[in-house]
Amino acid sequence: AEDPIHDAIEYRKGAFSGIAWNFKRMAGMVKGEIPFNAEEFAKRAGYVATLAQLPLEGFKDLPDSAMDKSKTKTAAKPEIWKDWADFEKDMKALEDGSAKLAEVAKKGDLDAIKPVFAEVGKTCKGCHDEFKEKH
Ligand code: ASC
Repeated sequence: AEDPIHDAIEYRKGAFSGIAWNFKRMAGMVKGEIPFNAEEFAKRAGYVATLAQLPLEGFKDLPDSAMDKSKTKTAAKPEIWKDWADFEKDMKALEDGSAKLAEVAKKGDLDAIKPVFAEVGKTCKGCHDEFKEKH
């Protein structure tokens, strides 16, 4: 049966999973755990910049998809909808930051990539600290 809340949760989680998959592999290169491959890095940064535009739609106007109301597994705190403007600003920061990362990644210079990558990582963490339940 159709369940708009379940579908929205799956949609935003799918987008975040795609972001995490690529972000982790970029992080490995930034940390030197994986050899830096400029072409691969730029490809992944582009994926993240695209995927970062998706999740907000899966939250919008769906306060019942918070973890305490939803039947589907989600880590989304009710604060998202209480502080919607803040959450929207955080998601916009992810969009803008990952767009900037995709741009700098095209140059293939790891030293130029590093500070921009760190900035995006901080954006991930900042939003999680405020709006994502820890398991
Ligand atoms: C990841 C991941 C996150 C972010 C965050 C960055 O690889 O899954 O949620 O990086 O830890 O601070």
